[in-house]
Amino acid sequence: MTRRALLALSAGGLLPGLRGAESRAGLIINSARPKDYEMKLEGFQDWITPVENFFVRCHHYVPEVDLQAWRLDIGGRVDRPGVLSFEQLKGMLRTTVIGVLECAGNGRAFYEPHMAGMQWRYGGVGNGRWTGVRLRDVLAKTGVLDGAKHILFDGADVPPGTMPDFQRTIPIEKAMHEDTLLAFEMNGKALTADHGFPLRLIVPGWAGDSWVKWVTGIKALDQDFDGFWMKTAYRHPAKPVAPGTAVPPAEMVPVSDLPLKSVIASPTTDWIRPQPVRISGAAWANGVEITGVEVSTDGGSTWRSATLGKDRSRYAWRLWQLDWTPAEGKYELLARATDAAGNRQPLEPQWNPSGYLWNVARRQVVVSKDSAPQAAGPPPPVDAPAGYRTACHGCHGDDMVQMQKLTPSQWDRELKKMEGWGAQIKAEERDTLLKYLSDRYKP
Ligand SMILES: Nc1nc2c(c(=O)[nH]1)N[C@H]1C(S)=C(S)[C@@H](COP(=O)(O)O)O[C@H]1N2
Ligand SMILES: [Mo]
Repeated sequence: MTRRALLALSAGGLLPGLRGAESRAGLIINSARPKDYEMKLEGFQDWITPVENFFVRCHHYVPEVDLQAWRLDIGGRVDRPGVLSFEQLKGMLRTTVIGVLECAGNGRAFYEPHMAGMQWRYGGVGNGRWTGVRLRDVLAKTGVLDGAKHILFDGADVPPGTMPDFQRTIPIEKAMHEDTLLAFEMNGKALTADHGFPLRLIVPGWAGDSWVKWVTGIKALDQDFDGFWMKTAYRHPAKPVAPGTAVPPAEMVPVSDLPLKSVIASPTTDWIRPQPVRISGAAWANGVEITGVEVSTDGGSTWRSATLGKDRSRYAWRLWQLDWTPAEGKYELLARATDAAGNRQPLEPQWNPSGYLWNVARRQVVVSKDSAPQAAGPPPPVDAPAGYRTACHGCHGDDMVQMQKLTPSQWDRELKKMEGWGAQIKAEERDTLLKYLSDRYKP
């Protein structure tokens, strides 16, 4: 396509919109600081997600690790605490696991009522080929004392202010599982800095919050770890709750397994032409084989079976597709996957206070000869009151603020949380700031 034709197309509104964000090598920049990049819907066409399309989720910043100085510290409830060099790790028996890495918050943007946090849509997920050593082989070198219940991981990223360090535990049974790895390679190459160079944890079948990056320390514990990222964050209700319910902490459990899920990735836009189109996507679960994907184009009245892709592996996603020739009109597309354990993907979301583990595949699509109307993005903070910049910019950019859709009381709670983490908000500026945020970035 010529440059002129491209300009004409984009002026006519035919190019898919990017939610106000720029795109970097196949990714949507949800937030530049901290780095949170989302895979585009096109990414679901690849069985193995190339590194340049792989989503990035960082709570703080990306640490630069010097391999010469790097050591893996192993301690706590072990027989022989010690350190391992990168050379020593690379000399051990290697294993490769192909598996889905998905952020627990992927799909959060779709929950109603909305909640604070990174507004992931579809692409907080990728399928990678992870190579490294079994965690249990590493732990065998130091020995683990009887009674050790959890293994704690710490990475080289150190948070700003009084924000809690990203430290996470996994139970000893999962740590000793033969598919749980400490990986140094992704898709056959050394891990990139964004994805945890030089070493990260691979917890196949579990959500991404357990896949600790830039690992420098491992500790065996004989009790639950009470750091913020285990005790408060990454928890969801043990039993289903009604949307909007405030759930007492005692009724919350840690997020672990990924739920059975499929994503409708093609069509990639919600406004398409009346001509043949391939409906396609990917489906995955927590290490159980995907046995089928059914698709409905009429809101669930009738269903057809999609064709599954030939590539498969226990923890990987399975691609699927179905051809469709729509007439002009409005359609509700649905997909539901089934797995070998007899589960079927739900048609309704299970709301939870932090918006984790969204697993519904539902898309509204307009088929029309006319071109799509342009959607307006959230207002930029050009007229922000005094205090906005000092309060918010210490840890994140405007993009992160602009994607929130919160009620005044939810904004108040966010401000309190951020103040607890060291945000500088002057008492006399707080009301103005709260009103400004609530007026602009609301449900
Ligand atoms: N040390 C460290 N590890 C981390 C994180 C982090 O902020 N710091 N983010 C976690 C989260 S929430 C997710 S979803 C995955 C994302 O991995 P990726 O950036 O390689 O896609 O890394 C996890 N590991
Ligand atoms: Mo995540």
